[in-house]
Amino acid sequence: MKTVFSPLHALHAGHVELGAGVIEPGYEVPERADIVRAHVSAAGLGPIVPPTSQSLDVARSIHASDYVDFLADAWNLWTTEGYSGSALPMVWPTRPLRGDLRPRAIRALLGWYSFDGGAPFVAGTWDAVRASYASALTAADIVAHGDRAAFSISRPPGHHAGRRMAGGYCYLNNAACAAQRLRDGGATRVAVLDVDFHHGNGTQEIFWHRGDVFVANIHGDPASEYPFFLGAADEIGVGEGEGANLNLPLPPGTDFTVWNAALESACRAIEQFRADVIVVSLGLDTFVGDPISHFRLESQDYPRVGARLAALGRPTVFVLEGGYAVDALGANVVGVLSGFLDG
Ligand code: Q9C
Ligand code: ZN
Repeated sequence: MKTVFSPLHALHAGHVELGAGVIEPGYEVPERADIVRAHVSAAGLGPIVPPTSQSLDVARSIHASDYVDFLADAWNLWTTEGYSGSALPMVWPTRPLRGDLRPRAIRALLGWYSFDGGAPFVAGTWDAVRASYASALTAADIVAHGDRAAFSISRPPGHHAGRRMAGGYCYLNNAACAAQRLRDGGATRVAVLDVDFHHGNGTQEIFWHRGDVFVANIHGDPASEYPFFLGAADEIGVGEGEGANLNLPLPPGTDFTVWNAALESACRAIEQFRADVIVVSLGLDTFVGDPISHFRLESQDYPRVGARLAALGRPTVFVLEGGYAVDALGANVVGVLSGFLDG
């Protein structure tokens, strides 16, 4: 299996985020991608290749074009207005404030284009975001050209990014863009399976009205877990998309036995959908040692996850999402991928 990696991810570094009662160093650190790369290399899973050059066309079809422009300009606007540090929003146009009053000030634009304080900008953020996106599209292209699977070490992650909002460490929705790329390349039906601890609210929003992309999520119950305001079991899609969204929320403390039963349900739904190709939003923050998440999967469980995905018998694009127990992240990713290759 080829792995796509760009060193440009490291330009997104040194940011802070809003925690509970504190502003703290970001959990989404460059060491994450580096340790994943090192473990993929040491495990000999296959060649590690750079992303190919990718235009923003797919990003502009998945996201609002003005949002993509904003991501590209945000740091420049922030410094032009005289600010430094991490560019973070401080006001959001939530109900009952006006949602039609697009501001000019960068402090307010950051809120216009986000849903939380979890997607800060520093000088290198946009370059890293572009590389993360290009890596996901490259992995999709590798699979479209006939490989059984490919893995994108996308950093920053993407699944919380909606059509016109950043949040939860995410800017461009890499997995959604990969799914769109596969559709554009001739796949009729694509399934996105999101196994990150957190509900992939952005991916759900993006494909909510579409019947050609099935989205399945296994995640912490939004009653108590981030992103709180999406991810309930009654969200099934609308219009053409009705029935093409599956949410499997699970309580904090869930272990592999229960989680694996949800994976089985998601896989059966994907089989029924008859997807031509699968995109896995591969978050490893289901791990028991994750510092911000509350499931109890162990390292030995991840190869079984990979083997079940292999049993779907479809070409598969793996896109890295979350996972913040940095020391264990590389081994856990390799666990999934080697389980897939052996499966
Ligand atoms: N300050 C992904 O896993 N809440 N995003 C963090 C600590 C945001 C997770 C709270 C979690 C976002 C891709
Ligand atoms: Zn997550």
